[in-house]
Amino acid sequence: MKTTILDLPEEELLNPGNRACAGCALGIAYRVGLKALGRDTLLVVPPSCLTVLQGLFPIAATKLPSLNVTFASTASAATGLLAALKVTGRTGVNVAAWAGDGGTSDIGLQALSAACERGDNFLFVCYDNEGYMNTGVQRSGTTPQWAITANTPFKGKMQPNKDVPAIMAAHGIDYVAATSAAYPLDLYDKVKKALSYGGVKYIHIHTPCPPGWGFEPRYAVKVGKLAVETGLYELYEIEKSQLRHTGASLKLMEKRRLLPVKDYLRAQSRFRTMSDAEMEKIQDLVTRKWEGYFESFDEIEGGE
Ligand SMILES: Cc1ncc(C[n+]2csc(CCOP(=O)(O)OP(=O)(O)O)c2C)c(N)n1
Ligand code: SF4
Repeated sequence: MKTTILDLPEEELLNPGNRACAGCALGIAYRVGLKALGRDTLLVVPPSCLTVLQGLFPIAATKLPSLNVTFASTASAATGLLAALKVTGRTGVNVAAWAGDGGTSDIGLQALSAACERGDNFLFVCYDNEGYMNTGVQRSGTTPQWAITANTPFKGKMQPNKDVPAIMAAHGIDYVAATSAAYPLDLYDKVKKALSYGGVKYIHIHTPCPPGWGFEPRYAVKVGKLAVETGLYELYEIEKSQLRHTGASLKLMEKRRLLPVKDYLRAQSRFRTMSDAEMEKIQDLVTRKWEGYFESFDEIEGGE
């Protein structure tokens, strides 16, 4: 049975009030993600908006112990914590690294890849606000094509974004998932499921950022939902190599209806230089991809 909002643990591991910007979707993702992880968790966090959101001991926003580490060493620090738990004989403690997309897709990728290959037992979460936001909105490996950032100021980024969950799945790890801060129950269920597996588990969280993407703080959830309902961002999990869409993305298969990608792109000023024709090109790519999904979905449904 799916988790409902009433099933979520009441205990808050993220204190109310923190230093993130108004409307930051990371606050939602972190609050719900920590509920799924539970009290017996050690966190590892590289430099990012999350270090700002958390603040510093003794006035940190989280109630869990959190190790602030250098960018490149996030996954290695998680491995080190596992070793420390082992030598001190402690069991039943989750180790969870939470990094931004810069700290995951670019700077932290090498250590993360090595930990996957070794089979170290921790959860790695990438909250993807699609840029180096903490330092003033620079492009990262996951910034989408056309997005205006501080270092792609004219026509936006020229390259498409890296598909980090696919890179992680290529390591053959047991659990990879893509979720969104706009769908907290989908996120909660995926963190819970990830914890049932050994080795590195990877969860990618689409995390709308009002100042970085250019929309009003009150629209963070709306923008996150538009990304999914237009088919641009997908909710899915790859469990022991089996890919399965979940939640709102699965519903799109059933309804066979996507919202126009323009609804998402025009809601954010970072795409302000895109012409209608450029948006149409994106629309064609998304439509073609989803037609393929609809066909396979029909085959599976028809075959059952
Ligand atoms: C080695 C190193 N280079 C650069 C920085 C400066 N820095 C701090 S936070 C940050 C941005 C991180 O971006 P991301 O990982 O995407 O997380 P976000 O800020 O978007 O939450 C940068 C570049 C640093 N702390 N260490
Ligand atoms: S810059 Fe974006 S991700 Fe960072 S705290 Fe502000 S809203 Fe959140």
